[in-house]
Amino acid sequence: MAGAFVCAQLIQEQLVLFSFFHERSVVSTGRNVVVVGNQWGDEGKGKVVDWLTEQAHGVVRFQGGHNAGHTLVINGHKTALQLIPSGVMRPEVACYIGNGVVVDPSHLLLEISRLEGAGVEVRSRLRISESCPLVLPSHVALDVAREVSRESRGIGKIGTTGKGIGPAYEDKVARRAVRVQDLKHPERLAEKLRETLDLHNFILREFLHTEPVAFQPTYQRLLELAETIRPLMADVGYLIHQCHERGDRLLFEGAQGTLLDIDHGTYPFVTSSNCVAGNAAAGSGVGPAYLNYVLGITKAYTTRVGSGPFPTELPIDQPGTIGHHLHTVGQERGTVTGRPRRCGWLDAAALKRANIINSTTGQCITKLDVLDGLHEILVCVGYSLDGRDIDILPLDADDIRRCEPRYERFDGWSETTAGLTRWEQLPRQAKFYLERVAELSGTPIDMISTGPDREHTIVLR
Ligand code: 2SA
Ligand code: MG
Repeated sequence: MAGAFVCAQLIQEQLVLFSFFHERSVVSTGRNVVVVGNQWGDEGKGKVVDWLTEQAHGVVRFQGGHNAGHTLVINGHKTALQLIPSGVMRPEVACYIGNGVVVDPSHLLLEISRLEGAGVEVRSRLRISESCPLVLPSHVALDVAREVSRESRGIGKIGTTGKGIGPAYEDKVARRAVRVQDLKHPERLAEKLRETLDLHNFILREFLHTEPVAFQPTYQRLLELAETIRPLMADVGYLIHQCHERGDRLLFEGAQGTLLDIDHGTYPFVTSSNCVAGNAAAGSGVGPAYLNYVLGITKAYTTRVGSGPFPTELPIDQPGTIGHHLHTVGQERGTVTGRPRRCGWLDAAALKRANIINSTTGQCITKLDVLDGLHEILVCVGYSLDGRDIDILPLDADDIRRCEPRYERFDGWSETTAGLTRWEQLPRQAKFYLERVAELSGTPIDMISTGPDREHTIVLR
């Protein structure tokens, strides 16, 4: 009897697995999925996370802050999510902000109010790690003033989003951050805030020649914000562990992209957090064994906002050029800042680096339709650096600047790929292009996103 029961259960499990395999293979391959950007951000992670969340119980942010920007549509209205995980769009999904995220409490409240104004219930489903460092108004002042100072000293801006992200991470590493948990203790908060502001104001006045940030209004505002944030505070790592024990599926939502990673990106033209898949564990408070599948989001061409080397960059201003085509057809503008994004051909040698660092299980190619109608498509397969051929993006930003890309040429296609849902529907040239990209970048393609809608998706494995 017992044997028959086990056998029936096995068959049933296999059937469940089989149906997942066909519907959502990416999630079935591993229970917990990490979604990371494989380039310089803006690869289209938001849509993919939203699509995958249909199969998940919770979505976890593990790094960055409100410098991220994911545009989603709620009840016909466009909403830009910056800090709150993209899972918030599905009412049954829990949302976690892990310890690796820096939290601007004013912005958090704004984002919650905006969502609630659009009829999305947030507070009952959102939990924020007590250990998150706060982004303070003085961090924003430092971020903005430093950019001005860099420019005036002729060393050029980093091109930050001006949200205070870098200075907030500096304080975290220097062990003086005011953290979410300090909002529970008004006296401790006052003490830490005063110490931090003293330092920030010294730098603002003496080195950056700009206005200091006053203690009293900042403290008062934090006390007000504490009322909203206190009920949301949690031991997020432990909650995630409990989800895992229950058998829940979790999605770890990366922000920015691998080439903006503080350690592995084009330093110093990077953001101040680890954007790579490995940080999904450290930035949320669980171990790496919880991460079963890494989906690397790869845009079919390359974009970058902010400064820094970009070997395959093309000029975007001239109508009739490829750069202009990618910029306009791809609608390449920053979600948070509205800045025009720089554009260029796909760089498989940079992708190779990203796929190695992330141990990417499979890639999702996005915005393939932006290449529709191009006569010829180029992919960078390596570079010439000081007379030597190399096949992977170098680590030193100065070396990257001297890299001359070596390209492989592909025939374009005249058909539209927008909205396609099956591999067989793709033009022959598009299939060839994708197969070669997988080969050159060293990682299979498991998904293709052919448009912003949830249905505009091709699943391959
Ligand atoms: P920061 O503000 O200190 O993180 O900036 C440092 C670098 O990191 C880049 N960065 C980004 N790149 C792409 N997308 C990001 N998010 C927004 C978006 C950006 C926007 O999704 O569109 O709206 O402009 C993002 N956040 C940071 C930044 O450009 C610097 O190069
Ligand atoms: Mg973005």
